[in-house]
Formats: sequence, C-alpha cells, structure tokens
Amino acid sequence: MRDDPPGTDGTVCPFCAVGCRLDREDGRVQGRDGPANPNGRLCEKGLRAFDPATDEDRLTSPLVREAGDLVPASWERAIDAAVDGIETVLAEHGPEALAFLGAPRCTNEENYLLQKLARTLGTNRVDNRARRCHAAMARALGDRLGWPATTNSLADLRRADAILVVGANPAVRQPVAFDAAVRPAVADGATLIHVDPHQNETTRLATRHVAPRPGTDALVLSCCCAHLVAAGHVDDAFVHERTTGVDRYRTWLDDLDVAAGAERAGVEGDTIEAVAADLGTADRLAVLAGTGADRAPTADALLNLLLLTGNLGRPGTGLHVLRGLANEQGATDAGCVPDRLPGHQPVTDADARATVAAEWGDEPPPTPAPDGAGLLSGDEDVHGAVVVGENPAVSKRDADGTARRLADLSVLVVAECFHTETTRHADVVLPAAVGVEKAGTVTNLDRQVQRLRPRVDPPGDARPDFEILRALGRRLVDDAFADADPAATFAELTRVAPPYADLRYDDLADRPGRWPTDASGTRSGADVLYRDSFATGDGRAPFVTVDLPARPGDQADDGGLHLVVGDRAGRFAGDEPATDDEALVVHPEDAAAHDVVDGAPVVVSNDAASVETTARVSPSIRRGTVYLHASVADPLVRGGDAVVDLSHTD
Ligand SMILES: Nc1nc2c(c(=O)[nH]1)N[C@H]1C(S)=C(S)[C@@H](COP(=O)(O)OP(=O)(O)OC[C@H]3O[C@@H](n4cnc5c(=O)[nH]c(N)nc54)[C@H](O)[C@@H]3O)O[C@H]1N2
Ligand SMILES: Nc1nc2c(c(=O)[nH]1)N[C@H]1C(S)=C(S)[C@@H](COP(=O)(O)OP(=O)(O)OC[C@H]3O[C@@H](n4cnc5c(=O)[nH]c(N)nc54)[C@H](O)[C@@H]3O)O[C@H]1N2
Ligand code: SF4
Ligand SMILES: [Mo]
Repeated sequence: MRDDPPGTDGTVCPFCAVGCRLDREDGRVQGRDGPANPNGRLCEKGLRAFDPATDEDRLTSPLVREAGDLVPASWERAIDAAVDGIETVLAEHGPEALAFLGAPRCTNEENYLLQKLARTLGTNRVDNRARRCHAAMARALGDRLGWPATTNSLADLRRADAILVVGANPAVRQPVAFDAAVRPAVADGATLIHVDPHQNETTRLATRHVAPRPGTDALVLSCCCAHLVAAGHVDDAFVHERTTGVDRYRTWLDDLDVAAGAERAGVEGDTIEAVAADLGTADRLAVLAGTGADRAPTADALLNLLLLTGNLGRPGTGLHVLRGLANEQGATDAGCVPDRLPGHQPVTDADARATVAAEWGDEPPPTPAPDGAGLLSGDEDVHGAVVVGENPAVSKRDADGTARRLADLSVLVVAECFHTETTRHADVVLPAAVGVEKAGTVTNLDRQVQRLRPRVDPPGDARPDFEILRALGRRLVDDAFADADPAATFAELTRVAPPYADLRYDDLADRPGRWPTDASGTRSGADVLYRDSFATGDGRAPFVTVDLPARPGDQADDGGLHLVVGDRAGRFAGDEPATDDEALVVHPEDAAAHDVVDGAPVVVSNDAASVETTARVSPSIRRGTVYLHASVADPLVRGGDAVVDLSHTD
C-alpha cells in the first residue's frame, strides 16, 4: 500500500468508511485502484455496491400525507408541502423548534447544505449519526490533540510494529483496509493485540487476545500504563517536550492498585504486564478503536498510553478511529454537528461565525444545540424535523421513544431511498438518489477526500439529496441556494472550513486529497498528524486522569450475565446480507450453570424485554458474559439493563 497513491476512476463504495473505489462494467462491479484499495481490491459488500440502484423497492416518486396516507405527488407539490409544514413551525415556534438530521451516507456537499439550511434558518439543531457512532473517541481526540479524526493514514499502519485493537473487528468491518495494512504489518512481524470480551475474526490474526469484562478497558489500559512506568518504558523526551499534566497523571497512576484492577477487569495480572511489555518495547505502536471501545474513559486511557510512550506524530503510530458509514468523517467535517460549524470550529467562536456570515449573509446562532438536535432526547421544543438518510426510528438506542417522538411532530420531512420505519411517520417523503447515482465528495476514515461520479441514473423521479436540499433552501432561505452545485458548494466548504482550505474540487478529479491541507498550501495533506506539535492552543497534548467506572464489569457473582453486543449494522439494501449468525454465544461453564446445551433454544431477558434465540456454547466468549448480534439484541439494549438472565425453553 503506497502513501497517497493516485486513483480516481469510477466512484467510491457507498457502504463503508474505508472508501474503496469501484465501477460497474458489463453489469459487474469491479474494484478500481484507489487510495484505500490498492490494486482495486473490494470486499464482498463492495461487490454489491450497485444493488441499491437496481432494487425494486426504491422510492421513485415524492410522497405527501393526505388524509392519513402517504400518496404519490409531483416534486413541486411535495416541496410545497415540506415548505408549508416547516414555515408553519417557524411561524408558531421559531427556528429552535426544528431539528435537522444528516447524513453519514451522503456527500460532504449535501451535509454542508443541510447544516447551512438549519443555521441560516436560525438554529444549531443539526446532528448526524456519525458523531454518535464513535463519539467518545472523536471527542477525546479533538479535545486533547486538536482534530476529531484518525491521526495517521491507513497506509502508514503498515509501519507499525505493534497494533492494539480495542473493541473492534476490522477483519470483517473494514476488510479491505485490514487486508491492505494490518495483515501485511503482522506478516512483517508486528505484534497484534486484540482486546475484546469476545473472540472474533480479528482475533485469529492476533498474537495476544485479552478478554476483559465489558466496560473495563480503561482500567486495563491504565494498569498497562502503570506497568510501563514501572518498567521504564516512558518516552521522557516526548513527554517533556510535547505534553502537559504528566505529574498529576503520574501521581494518579501511582495510586492505582494494579492487582485489584486486574481482578476487577477479570484479567490475570501477568497478562496485563505482558501486554504492557509488548506495547512498551514496540518502536511504533498504533491503536485501532471500534464501537466496543467507544467510551470516554477508554478514549482517555488510550491517549494517555500513546502519549506516555511517544506514539503520536510519527509514522506507524497513532490512534485510528475505525469509522463505519461511508461519510461519517465528512458529515462531521462539514458541520452537521450541534456545537460545531464546518471544519470543527465551535459555534461559540465569534471569528468562525463571522467567516461563515461573510459567506452566507447570516450569522449562525452562537449557542450549541443538544445532541441529536434535541429530537432524539425528546426535547419538547422540537415540533418539526428534516431527516436525510438516517433511520432514527430504529437505529437509535431508545428506538421506541424516538418513534413516538417522530409520530408527534407537526412536520417530518424525510429524504430516503427506501421506505423505512422513519418514513412511516413522515408527512413528506422525498425520493433520494443512492451513492453510485451521485456527484460530490466524501471523506473516508483516514481523512481522504475523494470525488464521487454518478455511474447510473436514479430511478423514476428520485433525485440526489443535493438537489432536494437546494430546493428546500431556495424556498425557505433565499435564491443563493439555487446557484449551488457540488463544485461551488465544495469551494464554499473550503473557504469556511480551515482543514479543507487548500483542497480543490477539480484537482480531486485527478487525485484524492487529505485534510488538513498543510500550511504551505500544498494539497498533499497530512498523512501523519502532529509531527511537530499538536493542534491545541499551546501545541501540547494534556495527560488526563481517567474517570474509571465505579462498578465496572459484569455481575457474574450474582448469577447475571453481562450482555455484549456486536455486529451493529445499518439496514441499507445490499449493505449487509441477512445474517444467519444470530445465536447467543455463551461460555461452557455459564451454559452448564444455566442448564443450557449447544444448539438449544434459549430465552435471554432483562428488565426491558425477552428474546428467543439459540445457544452457541463456546469458549470464544469470556465467562460471565454473553454475546449477541445487534439485530437480535436490539429489544434488550433499548433502555434495558446490560445484565441479562438466561433460561432454556423446553
Ligand atoms: N460488513 C459490515 N461492515 C461494516 C458495517 C456493516 O453493517 N457490515 N457497519 C459499519 C459501521 S456503521 C460501523 S460503526 C463499524 C463497526 O465496526 P466495529 O466497531 O468493529 O463493530 P463490531 O463488529 O460490532 O465490533 C465491536 C466489538 O466490540 C466488542 N465489545 C463490546 N463491548 C466491549 C467492551 O466493553 N470492551 C471491548 N474491548 N470490546 C467490546 C464486541 O465484542 C465486538 O467484537 O462497521 C462498519 N463496517
Ligand atoms: N438498535 C440498533 N441501533 C443501531 C445499530 C444497530 O445495529 N441496532 N447500529 C448502529 C450503527 S453502527 C450505525 S452507523 C447506525 C446506522 O444508523 P442509520 O444511519 O440511521 O441507519 P442505516 O439503516 O444505516 O441508514 C439510514 C438510511 O439511509 C438511507 N440512505 C442510504 N443512502 C442514502 C442517500 O444517499 N441519501 C438518502 N437520503 N438516504 C440514504 C438508507 O436507505 C437507510 O434507510 O445505527 C446504529 N444504531
Ligand atoms: S471495505 Fe468498505 S469501502 Fe471497501 S469495498 Fe468493502 S464495504 Fe466498500
Ligand atoms: Mo456505525
């Protein structure tokens, strides 16, 4: 895998944040040599990239609710209905009564237009699924290092000589990146340490697997740090020159009881010490963090570990956020966030607001809006919503609550490619184009910005979200929206979002770019962030003491089992084949204690729900913990307790 190889043929796979390039030729999907998929490799999913384009369930006509039913309508009538509904809410309750949800499946330009629409109407109530998906890790990176993004490039991972994977399964979830970067690094002798209560496909390549109790990663990692200090593996020069707060942190570490910590995490003390030795003796340590690690204390502990050992700002090091959906990074970069303008600038920053105002003619409001734009937390002030490419009625933690709130809105406008649980509550449904039908740009998980090219026409009357948002903007705000096209909107993004400053839409047609573009104005962008200093006020990164959970771990002592959920997936057609792997994974000793045998039907229950499935008895899961596929576990995790009971059915 080369650094920054050229590659702009075809378009970008719409399914995950790796951002492989592909095209369709003679009816078959084929990979194209791209920056993230050297030699045109694709995973099985990528081979289905065009499936949504030809799916017969696609929405092909706008729909408007009439007498309780959604009925086909012309675009003109649908936009009228959307605008009427939104203007009524504006007139009755003001802009803070509207919420806007975008669109990690949509382009940078679409996300930019969505947040511009919200903010020019007068509200910061705009959010996107992406920020929530890897929220804790991105926030810690942004707060402590400067940018809420992966620090090093995927290609650069090959240079690591130790790779620590926490709460993730990149062998299956980001397979092309895993095969192109992680496998070759391991083949060259890198140590792979996998921290996960459940063994998955990534574990197969691991040199060492550590299975702590769920939720105890921060404790395990902090104990590692204590061992690193004791064994003299601290990079003193790096700590001295590039960090702050080490004394306070070291005092905190000194007070950490590593023996008790290991016991609470359910891991042998020797194992933690051995992991610390693996990490401490590596010259170049890189960390990959997934959804299972997305907790604030874990993020803090990981960054402390990297700072202590000087594993930031150099090739082969850093923290990789294993983002999921195709444009998770870009949706956030473009400003679909309730407290950030484009380019991650705080809405509270008067200078940033002034730059934006110079472009828009309107200054965005200075007050951050709540997470989920308030729509998801049940903020009673929200009376209307525009949802673009999300399905909050099922994909959010409190899905039932969200569905109720959607049903209660006075107006819900949804841009979608398919009918979903969310369109069911909509007043206006606008049929949207899918990824392979669109132009624009997307930004992958290692900050590479790539051009999409429309490869097929949208079916029927479906249109790109860009056109939909432009039409809404023209009617709700002003004619300036009417002039927008993806090229002009990207140019506007580069003017208001400093990390995108020197990227040019036309250039991206020939060569992908990467943000942040460097200060000298070249467009190569930083494949390794923070080589000389961190993007913080004083250029240094702070150590922080870790807020360790008071009562981590499972509660196997009282007979309950801790539920670990994985394989969370979107439901976009073609994105994921139906899984037959819905069994409850249970450790042999727990199975025996609950009188359950392999293959037996079982009931898993907590205070929220009971689900029926079959048992797979396997030592791949740690004792006291059970693993369930998200699609089956959903009713249990929706507001329920993480501790479950297990019984067999006869
Ligand atoms: N094929 C396919 N690939 C996808 C997707 C898809 O739908 N299909 N979706 C994409 C999306 S949107 C996302 S967000 C990513 C998700 O990618 P990943 O984050 O890799 O998702 P999972 O496979 O669920 O892996 C999460 C792991 O965390 C572990 N875990 C749970 N709790 C804990 C804990 O407390 N500590 C530790 N250390 N581990 C824990 C689980 O056992 C599980 O193995 O995948 C992306 N890639
Ligand atoms: N209960 C539960 N919750 C979950 C998960 C889970 O497995 N279970 N998984 C979690 C994870 S990791 C993620 S990332 C999220 C995913 O959450 P969401 O993003 O809300 O859900 P998806 O089903 O992935 O995608 C939403 C919709 O986008 C539409 N879409 C695709 N492309 C486009 C486009 O270009 N334009 C428009 N307008 N629409 C488009 C698809 O038709 C789909 O219905 O869910 C998270 N939450
Ligand atoms: S790894 Fe991701 S981007 Fe690449 S082909 Fe597979 S799903 Fe598409
Ligand atoms: Mo995700």
